[in-house]
Amino acid sequence: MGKNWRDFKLYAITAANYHPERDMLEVMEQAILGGADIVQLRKKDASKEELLADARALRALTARYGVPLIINDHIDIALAVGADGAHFGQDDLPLAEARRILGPDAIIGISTHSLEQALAAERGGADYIGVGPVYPTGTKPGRTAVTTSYVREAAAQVSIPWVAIGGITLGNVDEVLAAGATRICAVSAIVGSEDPAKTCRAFRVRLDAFAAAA
Ligand code: TZP
Ligand code: MG
Repeated sequence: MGKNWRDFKLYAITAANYHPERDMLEVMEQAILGGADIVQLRKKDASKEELLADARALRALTARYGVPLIINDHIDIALAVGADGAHFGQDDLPLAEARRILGPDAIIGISTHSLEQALAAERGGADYIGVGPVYPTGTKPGRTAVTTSYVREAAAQVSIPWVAIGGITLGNVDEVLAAGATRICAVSAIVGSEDPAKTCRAFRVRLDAFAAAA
């Protein structure tokens, strides 16, 4: 990793279903070139073999750019490829077990959907949390949107790094930033866009504008 990972602003997550014609590595490289400064491999319903191949390839790519690589759910894959960390949902491997397996230096992220969950993750030793889904999203269907009111609560009360996620686009990112987010994660808006590098640059312009005004 290059700079301090905690300084990340724009989190990109894989979702090959949004770019059926394009290669995942190429899309993620474009995202990194546009300013994504942390990357997660997330692939539901994939075989271990497939995950391992993707994780190895993404490890090589992210290492080349000095960008941290986080693996969603699969702690064995994270360990196998030497990822920088892993990300878990509320119903996945408990944080304490993940920490025991991955060790003190791994970056462990937890998805949270309420301030209560955020504070529990913080107490449990999470390195960062996801705050969302802020808006309804097809990437995680069936989960109730937490709205910008949870973003406001996180801004006021969460001390570890936190990232707003879920349904965030260039059309609504200002609202999320105005609610106090300083880090943004977008899946479909980045990897499903015509030009992921351009989209990431546009997100960074908005992030920088709000940071400058703060
Ligand atoms: N966790 C909370 S919302 C979400 C995840 C993985 C999906 C975000 O995807 P999108 O396409 O940016 O709404
Ligand atoms: Mg999960």
